Amino acid sequence: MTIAATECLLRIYGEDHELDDYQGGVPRWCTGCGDNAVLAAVQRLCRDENLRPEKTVFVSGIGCSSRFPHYMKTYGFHGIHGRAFPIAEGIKMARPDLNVFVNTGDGDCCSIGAAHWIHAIRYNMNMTVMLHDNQIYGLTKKQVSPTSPIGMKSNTTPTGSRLQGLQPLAVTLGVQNASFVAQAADWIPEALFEIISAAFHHKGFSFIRIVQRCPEWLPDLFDPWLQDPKRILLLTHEQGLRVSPGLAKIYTNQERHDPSNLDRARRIATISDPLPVGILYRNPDVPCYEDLRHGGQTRSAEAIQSGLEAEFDKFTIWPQEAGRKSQVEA
Ligand SMILES: Cc1ncc(C[n+]2csc(CCOP(=O)(O)OP(=O)(O)O)c2C)c(N)n1
Ligand code: SF4
Ligand SMILES: [Mg+2]
Repeated sequence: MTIAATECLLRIYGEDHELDDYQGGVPRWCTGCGDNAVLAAVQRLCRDENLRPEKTVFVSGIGCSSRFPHYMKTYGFHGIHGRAFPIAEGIKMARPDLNVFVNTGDGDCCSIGAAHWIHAIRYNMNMTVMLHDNQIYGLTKKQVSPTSPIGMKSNTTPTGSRLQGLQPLAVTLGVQNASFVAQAADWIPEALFEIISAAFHHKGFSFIRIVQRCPEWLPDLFDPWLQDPKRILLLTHEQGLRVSPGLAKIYTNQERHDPSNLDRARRIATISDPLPVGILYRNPDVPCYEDLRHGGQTRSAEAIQSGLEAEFDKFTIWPQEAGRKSQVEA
């Protein structure tokens, strides 16, 4: 029995997806790398939200963490170093109907990509951004990054870095139009998942700094926070992170923080010990640039096709023109 193409498509759209519908290539990250935990949380989110893979795109720059799109069975764009944001913005601008995710490292986002990061916050386009912050350049084998703590020894700072680490949350909250800012840690999977889920549901530029372990180059860096749950400050609120009784029992150091309180969010953003985990700031009223530009309307398939054809036509040499050209040349 043959099935009409439209019926076939309708079946795909109506389908319930399983976890393996989102599992792409086998991750090449090191054993114990925190990026694996982020991938697991994101694949679970896609499954729970039943995101259509053909309507979902992961964009990254360059780095270990930026290999993320290869491991998702969705659309993906493994971009160029520091340029994940403009690529994602272009995609969102042309196709506001797509679910857009960005995975970027601390070098990718806060060093070479810093200018794009600042403007992406200001544009507040609807996308979910995960900053995998392992405080080191992992892929290129242990160079100091902007978020490395002072005194950290690396291949480019053999006697220890001389500068205080940049605070990605404080920077983001300092930019006009910041609309969602959160912090997670790769070793607290429940909070990681809840925070990514809240970010996904926020309409706007949702920025999550994920404190991420790099056991290859900095095996002990986060041990004090891993080994003592009191060094985690869980931010709780009805409008913020939903905390299960099990999680609350382990992480008893808690602060009730209203994510609409920008002043307090900015103060929390500068705290590194205890490490705050939760939603620092959320403002659903900041407009998204794509809505300001074209009212959130998706261009129709016909409009896209005729635009492409007009563009191709500019470079087309029609047979009669080619004939005329060769006559002139002769
Ligand atoms: C223009 C350019 N400059 C430098 C590099 C080399 N490079 C590749 S990845 C990287 C740093 C990656 O660090 P990070 O973003 O923290 O990612 P991680 O590997 O730690 O996940 C650098 C400097 C490059 N690929 N392109
Ligand atoms: S080098 Fe570090 S960041 Fe890169 S895959 Fe290995 S553990 Fe992860
Ligand atoms: Mg890094």
